Amino acid sequence: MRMTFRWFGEGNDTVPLGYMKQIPGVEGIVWSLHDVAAGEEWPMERILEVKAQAEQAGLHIDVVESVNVHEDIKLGLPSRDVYIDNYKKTIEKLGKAGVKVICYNFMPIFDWLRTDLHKEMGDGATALFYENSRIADADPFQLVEEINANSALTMPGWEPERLQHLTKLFEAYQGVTEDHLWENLRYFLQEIIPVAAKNGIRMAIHPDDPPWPVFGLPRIMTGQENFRKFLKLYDSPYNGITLCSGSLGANPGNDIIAMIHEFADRIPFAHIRNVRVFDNGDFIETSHRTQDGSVDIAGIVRAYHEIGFTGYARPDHGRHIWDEQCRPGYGLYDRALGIMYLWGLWDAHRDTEASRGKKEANV
Ligand code: DNO
Ligand code: MN
Repeated sequence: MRMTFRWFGEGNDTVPLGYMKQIPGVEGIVWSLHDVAAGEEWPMERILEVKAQAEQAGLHIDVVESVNVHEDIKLGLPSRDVYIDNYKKTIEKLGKAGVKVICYNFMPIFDWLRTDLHKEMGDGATALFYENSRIADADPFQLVEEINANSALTMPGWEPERLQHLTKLFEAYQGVTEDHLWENLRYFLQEIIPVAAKNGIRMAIHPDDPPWPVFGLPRIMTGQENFRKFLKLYDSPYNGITLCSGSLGANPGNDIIAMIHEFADRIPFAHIRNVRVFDNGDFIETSHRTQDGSVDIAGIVRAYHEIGFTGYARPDHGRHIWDEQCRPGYGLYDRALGIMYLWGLWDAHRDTEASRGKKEANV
């Protein structure tokens, strides 16, 4: 397991790169060019700039999250070919810069969705929260405004520039079904996976978050069966998954441990975090500790250990604790605690193996 930490870029993150390096075992950043719009080709000098910044702090840039997919690709519009072409050029450039994994998602319009970015947890901490009934009856336009008004920094995929086109986007998705989305995803994979393979980059799709349709928009990356179908759409080690335990864990029907075993060789990137799911379908992002949420983090780390996981991992989101002022979900403290919990679980298995006289796991 190779530990990484998400970085939103110079001036766009409250956590200095040097602090990330001080977290035990963190070897690289997970990064993106957040100001480059989906569909645009990434400029090489900007890629190299991030590489230099990271390397200066002793960190690598092996994992990119995300190169966002233009809506026209998800919609299957004729204009998609231009954007796919740009995507390929970006893959080539990232390959030249030494990138090994690209995370992306295929969610219509929205990226991850929450109704409250600072839900009080009762102990002074706050966390990202999803209130089912508020989404079920919500007017998405009003909700987006409310959520963004309550936050100094917006969630990725929720940038105001992007959301001002919301009406048009909703119109474009009228009549777009899950089948259309599958077909458009297949087309995209057929175009980009050969380019990724040639450049030594493993593509890793992120599950939909939450893993069910929202605002009447279809969502397909939701669980084990669909991931099986996805991996068959293009059967190659370069077509893989970002297995996000928090996103998938919002649906208690998802057996994440079974997915780790079934998809073992197709998981280049793991997001490991916990959520507490309530009976009414609400969920809140908790600490990583198994007992604090509904996701069996200890079992998940054991499963990764059992498959001999050598891919990249990150703690994904964290709570906001110790009065930290940070981007929602992306503070230093709770994510660093999460990492130490993950290492604790991981190393406990290594020690068990060692005491059984087995060879030390390759970490
Ligand atoms: C949620 C997060 C997401 C993720 C993007 C990937 O679990 O990890 O923000 O970064 O959806 O494209
Ligand atoms: Mn995730």
